[in-house]
Amino acid sequence: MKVALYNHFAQDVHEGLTAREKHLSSKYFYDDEGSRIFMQIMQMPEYYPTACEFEILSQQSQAIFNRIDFIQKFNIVEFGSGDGSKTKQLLKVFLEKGADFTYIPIDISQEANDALKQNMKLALHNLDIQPRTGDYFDVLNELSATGVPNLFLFLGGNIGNYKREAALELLKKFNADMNKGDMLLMGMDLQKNPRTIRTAYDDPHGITKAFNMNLLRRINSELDADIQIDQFDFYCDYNPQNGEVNSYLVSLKKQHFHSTVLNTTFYFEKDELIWTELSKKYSFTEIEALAKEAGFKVVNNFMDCRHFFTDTLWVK
Ligand code: AVI
Repeated sequence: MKVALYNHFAQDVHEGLTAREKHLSSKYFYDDEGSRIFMQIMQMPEYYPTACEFEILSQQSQAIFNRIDFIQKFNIVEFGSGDGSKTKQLLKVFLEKGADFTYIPIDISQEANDALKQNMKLALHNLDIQPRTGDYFDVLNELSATGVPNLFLFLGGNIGNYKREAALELLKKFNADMNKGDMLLMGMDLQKNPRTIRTAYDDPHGITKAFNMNLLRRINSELDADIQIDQFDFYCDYNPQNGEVNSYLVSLKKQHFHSTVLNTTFYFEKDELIWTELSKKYSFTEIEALAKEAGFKVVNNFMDCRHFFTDTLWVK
C-alpha cells in the first residue's frame, strides 16, 4: 500500500514518528476511549479550566446573552463540544430568555455526540439540537451556506492546543465563513501561578498520562503495531515565560516497533521524546492581538472569580 492511500491518522503517525524531532498530534487523543479519559480529566480538581468555565457560564450567561444582538433566528454552533455540561448552562439561560436558535454541536466522536444529544434533550426539552460528527474544517464550510446568523462556541480552551500560526489560520478560517455581526465565544486559559498550571497537567492521578498513552494504544490497534506501551512514559512542562505547556511521550529504552499497516519499523533512542501537545496560556495582550489579526473585535471578556480563565466574546 502507498502512503497516499492511508487515512490521515496513518499518514500523520508515519510522518511524525520518522521526523527528526518526533511528534504526534493531540487531535488524535480523541477517539472514543480518549474522549472518555478526557471526561475524567475534566473532573479532576487539579484541572481547573473546566470548573472555571462552568462558573462563567453558570453565572454570566445572562450577561453574555445581553451582548448578543441577533434579532432573528440564529445558530449556536459549537466546536469540540464534549459532554456539554458547561454549554448547557448557557443554552438554558438563552432558552429562558426566549431566544430562537438551533444548537449545532460538532464533535469528532460519534459516541460523544450521541451521548450529548441524549443528555441535552433530557435537561432542555425545548432545545432544537442538530449534532454533526466530523472534523471542524470539513463541517465548517457546509454551515456557512445557511445564511442564518451564527454564534460560534469554541469552549474549553481548545484554541490553546494550536500553535500561534495554526490558531491564527483557524480563526481566520472561522472569520472567512462568518458574516459581519456573527459572533465567537471562545474559552481561553489565562497565564497565572505556574504551579497551578503545571499541576493541572502533571496530575497526581496519572489520568493525563493515560490520555497521552492512549495514542500508543491507538497506533497498536489501528495500525496493527506492536508498541510495548509500558516502555514509554509521559512528561510535561510549563514555561511561564511563553505561557506554554508542552507534553511528551518518552521512550524508556532504545527500542523499535513495527506497524504492518504502515509497513514500517520505527526506531527510538533511550529518552527520546515524542511531542504530543501544546496547551497555551494567554495574556490579555495576546488575546487582543490574536483577535485583531484574525479580523475580529473583542466585545468583552467574561472571567471566573479567580481570573484563571476567560470566555472571550468576539464579533466580526
Ligand atoms: C482540550 N484541551 C483544551 C485540553 C488542554 O487543557 O490543553 C486537553 C488536555 N490535555 C491535557 N489535559 C487536558
